[in-house]
Amino acid sequence: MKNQNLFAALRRAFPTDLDSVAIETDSGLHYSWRDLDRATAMMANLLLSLKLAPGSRIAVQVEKSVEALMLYLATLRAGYVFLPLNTAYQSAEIEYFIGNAEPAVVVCAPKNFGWVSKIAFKAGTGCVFTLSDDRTGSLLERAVHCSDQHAIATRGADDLAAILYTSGTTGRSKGAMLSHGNMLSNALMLKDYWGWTAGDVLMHVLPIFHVHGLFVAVHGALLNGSKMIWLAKFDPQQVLQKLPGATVFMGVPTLYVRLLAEPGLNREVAANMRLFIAGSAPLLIETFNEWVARTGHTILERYGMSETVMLTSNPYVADARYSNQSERRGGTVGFPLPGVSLRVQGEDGQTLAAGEVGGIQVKGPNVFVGYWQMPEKTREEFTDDGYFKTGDVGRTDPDGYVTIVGRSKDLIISGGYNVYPAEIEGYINTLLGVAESAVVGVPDTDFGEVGVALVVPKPGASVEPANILLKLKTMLANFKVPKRCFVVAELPRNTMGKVQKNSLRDEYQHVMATGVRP
Ligand code: MLC
Ligand code: AMP
Repeated sequence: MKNQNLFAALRRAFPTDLDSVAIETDSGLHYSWRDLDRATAMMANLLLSLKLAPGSRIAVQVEKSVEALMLYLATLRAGYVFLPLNTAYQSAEIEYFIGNAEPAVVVCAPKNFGWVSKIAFKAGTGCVFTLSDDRTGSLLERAVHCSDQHAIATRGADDLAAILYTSGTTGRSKGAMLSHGNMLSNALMLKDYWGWTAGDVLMHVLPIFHVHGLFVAVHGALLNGSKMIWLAKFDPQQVLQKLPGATVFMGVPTLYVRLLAEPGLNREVAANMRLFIAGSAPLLIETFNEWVARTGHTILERYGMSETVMLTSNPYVADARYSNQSERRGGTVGFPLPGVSLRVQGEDGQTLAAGEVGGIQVKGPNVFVGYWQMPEKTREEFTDDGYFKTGDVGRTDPDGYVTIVGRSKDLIISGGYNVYPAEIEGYINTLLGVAESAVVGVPDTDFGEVGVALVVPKPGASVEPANILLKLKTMLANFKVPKRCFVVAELPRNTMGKVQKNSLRDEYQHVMATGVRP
């Protein structure tokens, strides 16, 4: 049987001319396809030399770099399981992930080696390497002594390729297990659906520790043998400067909002572009319309999740196999992708008709294997007939377009990052003088949505909002820290005693917009 290792498929798509440029970085470096092949072979051989058990996790928290991308590819190549971690995570968060996933290898930034290695060795990790974004670190020092010849490990479609941690509405984060088959089937289908073509060049600006930047963008380019223009960090002016050399761009809505704020964004600068893709958070219709007016391009919005990779997409062109519609409709996330079965369910478990709003459920070869060591949680999130409950609320219109109207999960999506209020409230409630708290999301022009914390002090205690935020900054990834904090006498509750978050959201949306508290 053919090797189902995702890397094998990516490697087969490398162009014949291995000396042509695969990646061009913002610091002026050029990596050829041969460089990618040799370096991933050397890193894979380094991992093999460690004699890790099959299925070992390789946990990685490093700044974005081409070498970090190579480490991901090398992990696939050697047949181990990649576990990327957001660079913003602090020690308590890292301690949880490492304790839960029990990685055999941890790779961290040199500046974090002290505290990360302490956590890792305590959790039983055998080996901690460092990798910096300037091509230094013990990982590369060791890999350079390894052979650049490596036979790609044989893996089946169901074998694990990656674990992505996604926070839970209650309790701790869950590791979504994705198989080689989940990712390869999605990537192959998107290559066709989004019309990847010879000569495409991807502008890569997203972080490489989430589905969007690591899987959708990277797999898309590599599977097409396409060059990437690689920015270490999103910088709107740099994007505009390099846009004439690119044909495909992928971003979360905040990136489009920030690009629209640049006077230099116009039709000329975008003239070479074939496709702008947005996702990970709702794209406002104003952004969608303004983008058409300024660039002449219609953004293609799609919808996905860590647990499922890509689920729906607006059309690239009309395809009669799925729909005759070629229009990209703002405010919608398009059609279920080929192979994805999507339905909208009502509260009583019945499938709803077009136009009716309910819970979005999905099934397909892209849907994950389950949550790492959480069989109970996995069971809870699937229906008896095998559909995954996304936690998103939406509807399908008579033409088949899917619109997301809300979420049943208590989740804030800020600049494309997920923030779970329950997690933040848990931290706030441990602070001195705090009786209880609620965190809600309110609209924000830049990040789409941001968190606001409402804190009830214990009787007689005095609590300073600024101190709460400062304390949170020392405990949590910075993007999770609410942008504002208010001290309140009590939280509104319904007759069941449940905090009424909708009313808090309405109230503090108004407060944030006007600065006036009722
Ligand atoms: C940064 N900050 C954020 C934030 N990013 N706050 C809330 N939400 C965010 N997303 C904080 C910083 O910590 C800092 O706080 C302050 O805001 C200003 O930072 P900045 O310099 O403006 O931030 P920047 O570094 O420019 O980052 C913004 C960003 C980044 C939009 C470029 O957030 C980003 O890359 N987002 C993309 C996330 C992503 O890839 N999502 C895909 C998930 S996959 P302070 O107080 O420290 O100064 C997925 C599935 C799917 O969802 O469908 O794709
Ligand atoms: P994550 O767990 O980080 O993968 O985030 C997945 C969630 O992001 C989904 O469940 C949706 O709530 C949200 N999401 C992704 N794409 C879109 C989109 N185009 N519009 C609205 N929400 C989106």
